[in-house]
Amino acid sequence: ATSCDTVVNVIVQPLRESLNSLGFEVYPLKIGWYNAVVSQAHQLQYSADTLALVVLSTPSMFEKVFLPFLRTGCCKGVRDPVDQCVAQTIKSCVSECLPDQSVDITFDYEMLPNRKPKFLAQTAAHVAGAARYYQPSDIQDPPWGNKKMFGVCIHPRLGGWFAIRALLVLKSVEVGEALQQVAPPNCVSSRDARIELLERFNLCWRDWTYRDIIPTEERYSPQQREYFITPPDQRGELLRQWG
Ligand code: GSH
Repeated sequence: ATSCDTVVNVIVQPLRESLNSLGFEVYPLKIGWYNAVVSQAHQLQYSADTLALVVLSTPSMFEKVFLPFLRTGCCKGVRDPVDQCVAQTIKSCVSECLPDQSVDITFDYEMLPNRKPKFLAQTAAHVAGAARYYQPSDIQDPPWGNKKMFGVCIHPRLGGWFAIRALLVLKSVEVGEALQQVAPPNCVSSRDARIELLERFNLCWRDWTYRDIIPTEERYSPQQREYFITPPDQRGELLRQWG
């Protein structure tokens, strides 16, 4: 196993280092792990052994990359500054660190013509071992009965203070048996805590307390909270206030 782990690390390490320094995290997975758990409609059209990477933003991305991006002023009149900034950053790291690879990059906000997301970000993070996806179906006899509840990913060190940003597929890299799947840490383990998590996420999403369901190493700064809590169409005004 180690020889191919090494191959993965050799390929991935430069990209990981450069994205880590900008407040992102990178986790490898095989396409087969993802396809094994999603429906027919969400299958990704690559062979099962194809190497993919899921990219998360951590709290420091905001200060390290997004505020400097705003200061360049090139986001004036841009509709989606966060998405643009993240996309630009990831693309430039990929072309710098994987210059000889053919990489398909899909961002979390990209939709198919039928308006379904191009990939299920929480599932990708889960199968990569990055953050555990807690779903209502994990809970027996839930107190909310048949009410539709959404699942949410919790990261072992960041709780809910992160966002899944992209899936990178290294089209010509097949990793076979050697990349071993690791389960995401089960950091919200009791039935009661899982119920609490899903209730916070679904019923009082806007207070963000679900993000603190476990103690975390980092969380969003007051400025970052203010930015993300402001509806996107009012952020322009906020930026003018910030000067
Ligand atoms: N599309 C807008 C933009 O690009 O500026 C809005 C982007 C946005 O606010 N995205 C949210 C986000 O990044 C949803 S993923 N939130 C951080 C978080 O929820 O942790």
